[in-house]
Formats: sequence, C-alpha cells, structure tokens
Amino acid sequence: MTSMKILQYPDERLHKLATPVREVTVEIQTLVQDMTETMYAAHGIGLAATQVDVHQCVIVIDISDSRDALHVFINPEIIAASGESTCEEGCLSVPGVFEKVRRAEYITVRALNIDGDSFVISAEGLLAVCIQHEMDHLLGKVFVEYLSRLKQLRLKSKLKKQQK
Ligand code: K1U
Ligand code: ZN
Repeated sequence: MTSMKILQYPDERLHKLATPVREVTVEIQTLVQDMTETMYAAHGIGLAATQVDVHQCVIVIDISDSRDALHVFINPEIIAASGESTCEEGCLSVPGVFEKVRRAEYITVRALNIDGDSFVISAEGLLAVCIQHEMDHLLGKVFVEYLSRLKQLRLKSKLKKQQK
C-alpha cells in the first residue's frame, strides 16, 4: 500500500495550478490508486492530486459510508451549474478546521475515467460540494480562501505556530 504525504496549509505548493492529463497512462492509473489509498487511510471523502504535490488534473472521491463507491475524475470540467447551497467543509490539508462555504447546488461534470473514457455525471448534495472543493484544489485554491481576510490571517498564524 502506498500512502502519500498530504501537503498542509499554508504550504505554497497548494497554490500551484494543475495541468490537464494528456493521456491516461499506467503512471496516471498508479497515481489514482495511490491517491485512493491515501484518501481512505486519512478517512477523507475526497483528494486532489495537488494535495499530494502532483500538479495534474486528477481527483478521487468516495462519499459512501461503506467506502466502496469510488469516483475518479481526470480533467474534470463543470459543464452546467445551478442553485446555491451552503455546507460545512473540511480539508485534509487544513486539519481541524470546518467552515461554511457557499457553492452551486447542482452541477454537471464531464471528465475522463480511469480507462481514459469520457463520462458525464450530474451531482447534488455532498457529492456536488466535494467535486467543487476538489476542483478548487486543482486551481490552487484552498477552501479557507472563501473566509474573510482577517479569519485567513488568524488561521495562517495559528497553523504556522502548530507546525513548528
Ligand atoms: O482534503 C480534501 O479535499 C478532502 C475533504 C473533502 C471535503 C469534505 C467536506 C466538504 C467538502 C470537501 C475531506 O475529506 S475533509 C474530512 C472529512 O472526511 C469530512 C469532513 C466534513 C464532512 C464530511 C467529511
Ligand atoms: Zn481539501
């Protein structure tokens, strides 16, 4: 089993922009497997490649209690979005911090699966929230950046002290 190291906010590498995957190779499939194992080992419901310092557009998500309903999104694109909902979010890169974030309620996403085939999925609820949260990671954005400047500053200094 390969568990990868998850970058911790405010690590600058969390702000790198991920590049699209050109071809779903064996290396990408191995990355998906390692990310999945890392997400399960950390008890998360999602993980973006950015969080393991790989800056390619790859996401894994499993919101099921049984941990057997894996979604893999390679080069995800939101092709439709509607509504608004606010949900409390957490992040494996910002442990112990939970904050409400407003996002689209319904989304439709196009992506490649682990075999490199294109698929489209409509999502709502926690799955929609998680996809948007992970897609933000690919853009170098961490959910705490939705908070006020003051809250972000306080959080950064608290986490920097904890990491020393
Ligand atoms: O670090 C991550 O990107 C994964 C993150 C995904 C996420 C959780 C909740 C809302 C949006 C995105 C986590 O898995 S955080 C840990 C967790 O298991 C969890 C936290 C809050 C609610 C449900 C699960
Ligand atoms: Zn996160």
